[in-house]
Amino acid sequence: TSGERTAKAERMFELMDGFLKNDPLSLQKDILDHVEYTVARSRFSFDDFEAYQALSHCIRDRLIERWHDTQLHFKRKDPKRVYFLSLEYLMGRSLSNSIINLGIRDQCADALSQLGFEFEVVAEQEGDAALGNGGLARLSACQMDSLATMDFPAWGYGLRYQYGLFRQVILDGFQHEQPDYWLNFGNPWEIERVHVTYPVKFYGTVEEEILNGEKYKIWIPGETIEAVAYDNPIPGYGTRNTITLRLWAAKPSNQHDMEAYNTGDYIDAVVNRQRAETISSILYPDDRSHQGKELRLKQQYFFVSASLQDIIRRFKDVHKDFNKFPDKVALQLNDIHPALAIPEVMRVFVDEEHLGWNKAFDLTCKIFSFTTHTVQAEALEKIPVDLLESLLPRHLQIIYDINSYFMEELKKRIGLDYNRLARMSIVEEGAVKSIRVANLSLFCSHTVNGVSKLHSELLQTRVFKDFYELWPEKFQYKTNGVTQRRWIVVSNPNLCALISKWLGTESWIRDIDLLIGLREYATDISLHQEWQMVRRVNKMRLAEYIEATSGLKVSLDAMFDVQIKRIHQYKRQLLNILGIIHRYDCIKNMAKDDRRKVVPRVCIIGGKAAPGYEMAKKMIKLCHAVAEKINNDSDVGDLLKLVFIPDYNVSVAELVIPGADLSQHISTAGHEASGTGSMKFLMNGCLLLATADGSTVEIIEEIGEDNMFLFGAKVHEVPTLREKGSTIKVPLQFARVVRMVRDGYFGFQDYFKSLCDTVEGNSDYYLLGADFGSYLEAQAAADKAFVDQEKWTRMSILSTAGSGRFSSDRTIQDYAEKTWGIEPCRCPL
Ligand code: 475
Repeated sequence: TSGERTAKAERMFELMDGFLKNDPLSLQKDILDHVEYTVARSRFSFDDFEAYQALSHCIRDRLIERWHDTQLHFKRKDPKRVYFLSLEYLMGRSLSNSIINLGIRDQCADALSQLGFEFEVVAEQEGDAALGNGGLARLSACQMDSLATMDFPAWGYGLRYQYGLFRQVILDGFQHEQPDYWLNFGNPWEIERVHVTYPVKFYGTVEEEILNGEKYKIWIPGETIEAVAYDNPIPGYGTRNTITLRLWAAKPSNQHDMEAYNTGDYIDAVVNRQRAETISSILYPDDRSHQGKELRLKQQYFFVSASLQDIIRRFKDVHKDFNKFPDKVALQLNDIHPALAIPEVMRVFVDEEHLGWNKAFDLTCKIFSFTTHTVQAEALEKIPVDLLESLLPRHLQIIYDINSYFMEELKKRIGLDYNRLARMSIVEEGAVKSIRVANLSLFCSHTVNGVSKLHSELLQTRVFKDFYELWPEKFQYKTNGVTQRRWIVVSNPNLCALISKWLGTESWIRDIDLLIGLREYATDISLHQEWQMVRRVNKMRLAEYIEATSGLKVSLDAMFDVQIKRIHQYKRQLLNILGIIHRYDCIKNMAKDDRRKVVPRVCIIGGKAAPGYEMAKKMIKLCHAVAEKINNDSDVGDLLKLVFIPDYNVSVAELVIPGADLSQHISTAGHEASGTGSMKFLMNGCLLLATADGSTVEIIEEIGEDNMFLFGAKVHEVPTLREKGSTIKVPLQFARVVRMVRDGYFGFQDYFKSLCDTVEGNSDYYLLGADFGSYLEAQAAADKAFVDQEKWTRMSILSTAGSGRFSSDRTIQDYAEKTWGIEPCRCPL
C-alpha cells in the first residue's frame, strides 16, 4: 500500500542520514571519500586534477538529489512540458556553474583550502564540453540555465558527440584542426542510463498492411541502431529545480542478426556493428550548412527518433487520448536541424497509433514551434530526395503527402500563381530534386521566432516574405539573451560582489531588472573607484593569460580592444585587421613627439574558422602576419599590440570578456541575426563598438547611442550601396591599407591576394570599403573617450545597468508565455 511505501521511504531516508550536507566539514569528508573510493587515489596524496574529480563527484551527488526530487515533482503534477530539440549545446565547464547555482561557492572554497587546494585552480582543471559551433549552441546552454532557474518543466535533448568542436592549433600563423576527444578524462556531469535505450531505424522499404479491413503503410527498415541516454542534470539558481539535458549516444543494436553470425565471419560482423557508433561520434564543424551529407542526415534522424520515442513514451505512461498531446507537450525546434521531427511525429501518429491523417496533421501543427538563427540563405538546409528516399523512405512519402495538402491549401489562398507555388513548395524541382526543410518547418509549426527585432523584420520582408504575407500570425520574435549566472556570477566574481554591494541585494542574479538600480550611482566617485579597481584586476588576469599563451607582455594602461567570435566574412574580422594596419601606419608616419598623444591599444582577436572556409582561414593568417610585424616594431612599443588568442571557446570567453575595455560587433548590417557576445560584454561593463545590426539595435534602445560607438551603413542603405558597387567613394586610407597587404608588406603576398580581392570594388560584398571611414571615426571616438576615465567609467556602469533586457531569463519568460504555453512547476524545498 502507499502508506507502507511512504514508511519504507522514510526509513531509507533516515538510513541515508537525510540529504547531503553542505557545510565545509561535510564537504571535506565527502571530497576525501570520493578521492579514496571514486578516483581511487590515496586521500593522503592527490593532485589538482584529482581534487577536481573528487569535488565534481561531490557536486554530482548533490545534483542528483535535487534532480530526483524535481523529476518526481514533475511526474506528480504532470504539467505541460517543453521539449527543447537542439543538435548543439556549448556547455563549457560545469563545476563552478553548478556550485554557484547550488549556492555553495564559499563552502566549497573553504573545504578545499583546508585540504590545501585553491578553488580557482581546481576549477580550471576541467575541460570544456564543446558540443556545438557558436552562437546557436551557446544560446541553447544559456536557455537551459534559465529554464531550470525559472522552474519551467523543460527537457533538453541533444547528441552526445564523442568528438566536440575541433581544437584550434596555430602553426606559423595558420589554423590547424585537432580532434577534441573530450571524454578521455571522464565526464562526471553525465549519468549513463543503460536501460533508457530506443531502437532507431534506417533504410528499407515501405509496404502495405491490412488491419481490421483498413489499409496502412508499414515501414520495413533495413538497419537498426540503439540510442542510449546520457542525462546531464542542469541545476537552477535559487531553486531546488534541476532539469535534464538528455544526450543520445549511438550503440550497436542488441538485436541478434543471426545471418551475419552464421555465415561464420564473426570478426567482420562485430567490426560492422561497431560502425553504428559513428552516427553520434562527431560534431559537424561548420556553422553555416551541411548540405546533402548522409551522415549528417543520419545524425538528425537518430536524434529526432530517439527523442520522440522518449517523449511519446512519457506521455503514454499517463495518458491514453492523443487529443491531449498538445495540452501536455510543446516541441521547440532549435533552427531547422531537427525538422525531421515533423514527418516522424506524423509517421508515429498515422502508421503506429492509427490516428488517421487529418487528425495526425492537426495535432502535429499544434505542437511544433521553431526558431531560426540566421539570415544566410545557404543555411536553409535542403535534403536531396534521392538521399532521403534511401535512408528514410516512409518519411519521404509523408513529406510528399504534407506537400500535396500544402499546395491545395495554397491554391485556395493565392490561386494558380505558379511561380509563387514553386517558390513556396516544400519540394524543390531542379537539377537535384530536394526537400526544403525551412518550408516544411514553416508550414507545420504554429509559430516561427526570429532572434531579434531586426532579424524578425528581415524574415518577414525578405527570407520568408511569401509565408509572412499569408500567415502573419505565425511570426514572432524573441530577442536572444544570455545568463547572468555564468556571464557575471561565475566569470566575474569581483564585479558580481560589487554589484550586490551597491544594490544592497543579490536578488539581481534571479531578477535581472534590478540591475537598472546601478544607474543611480553612475556618477558616484566611490563606485567609480571600486569599478575601476575590479576592471583592472580582470585586465591583469587577461594580461597574464596572454603572456602565458603567446609570450607577449601587454600594458595594463592600454585599452583592451576585443573581437572574439567565429571567423566569418560577414562578421568582418578583416575590417578590424585593416583598421589595425591603418593605426600602425599612422603611428609609423608620425613625428616622435606626436606619438605621446596616441592612446595605447592592445587589440585581441580570437575565433575558429570552419575547416573548409578558405577566406576565414586567410583572415587568421593575416592577423598573425600583421601581429608579427607590429609587435616587433620598436617604433611602436606599447602603443599598439595585436594578439590572436588561440582555441577560443566558452572558458576562454569567461576569462577574456571581464578584462575587455572595448569589444567589436561589426557585421555588415542585415547579416547578424542577433549576436549574443555583445550582451556578455555589455553585462560586464565593456563598451561596444558596433554596427546597427541584429540585437545591437535593441542595445541602443536600452543604453542610448551616447554610451557606445556606432558606425556603418544602416540595413536599409546596404542594397543601394551594393548596387553602386565600385562607384562608391571609398576613403584613400582604405585603398592604402589594402595595397600594403597586396604589396607583401606583411609577407605571403600570393596567399593574401584572393583575400584582398574580396574587398575590391564590385566584389566588396560586405562593404568594408564603404564602412571604413565611419569605422575609423568610431575608433577615434573610442580613443577620445578612453582618455577621459571618468566618462569611460560612467559609460561602463551604464552599460551594465542597461543590460537587463538581455538576460536569457527574459527570453525564456517570453517563450513560455507566447510560444509554448507552459507555466513554472517549482519543486518544494
Ligand atoms: C547567429 N549555427 C547569431 C545566434 O541565435 C545568433 C548553423 C548551421 C549548422 C550549425 N550551426 C549553425 C548558426 O546558425 C548560428 O550559430 N547562428 C547564430 O545564432 C543565436 O545570435 O547572430 O549567427
